[in-house]
Amino acid sequence: MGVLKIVVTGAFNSGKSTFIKTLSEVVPIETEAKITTYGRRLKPTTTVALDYGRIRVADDLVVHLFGTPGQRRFSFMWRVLARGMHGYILLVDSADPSSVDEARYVYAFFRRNWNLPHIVGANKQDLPSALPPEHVRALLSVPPDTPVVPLVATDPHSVKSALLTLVDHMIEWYAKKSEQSRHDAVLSSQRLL
Ligand SMILES: Nc1nc2c(ncn2[C@@H]2O[C@H](COP(=O)(O)OP(=O)(O)O)[C@@H](O)[C@H]2O)c(=O)[nH]1
Ligand SMILES: [Mg+2]
Repeated sequence: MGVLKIVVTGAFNSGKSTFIKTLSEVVPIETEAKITTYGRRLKPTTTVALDYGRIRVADDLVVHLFGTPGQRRFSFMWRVLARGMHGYILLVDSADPSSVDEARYVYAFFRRNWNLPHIVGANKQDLPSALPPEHVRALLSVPPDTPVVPLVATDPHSVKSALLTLVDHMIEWYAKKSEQSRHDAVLSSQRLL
């Protein structure tokens, strides 16, 4: 039985808790608290520690999902949740250009700390003002080999398809990596001869 740990990250209000709630086959664990500060006008509560959900994506593969709190003052939790992760998805609120700076900050933090396979979810594509995924890619300077997928976190088909894209991307990434380390091992043994 394979087990993957995937972290769902992104700015405040990008849809992380919704994504996990829509995907999870078990009752998701949420740690919502009432917002008393500036974000109050966007939504009444925010995730303070984590969201947790679980889904079986194949007979022999279970995915554990951990959602991060979006606000920077809880960012000490990002490292805690990221420990041992195999990959992550960064969610972006495509309909809120004012959240792009914060999304960039979170993305830079993750890329600086972990060289791991990931995808970007251009969320809230059901809203008329949503920027298309390729626009989100450009705004966040996402590398060409990293998928940016259109996403509606409230739609079970959409979240499942995003998760499968991430899992496929991870499998390919790890296969390439082990190929590379085999290659490096051969090179260094030749150097020893
Ligand atoms: N229209 C629309 N609203 C969404 C979507 N995903 C999340 N939301 C809403 O956006 C708000 C923030 O979502 P939430 O999951 O709490 O964001 P988080 O702060 O990243 O955990 C909530 O009101 C959600 O109902 C989506 O795909 N489309
Ligand atoms: Mg949340």
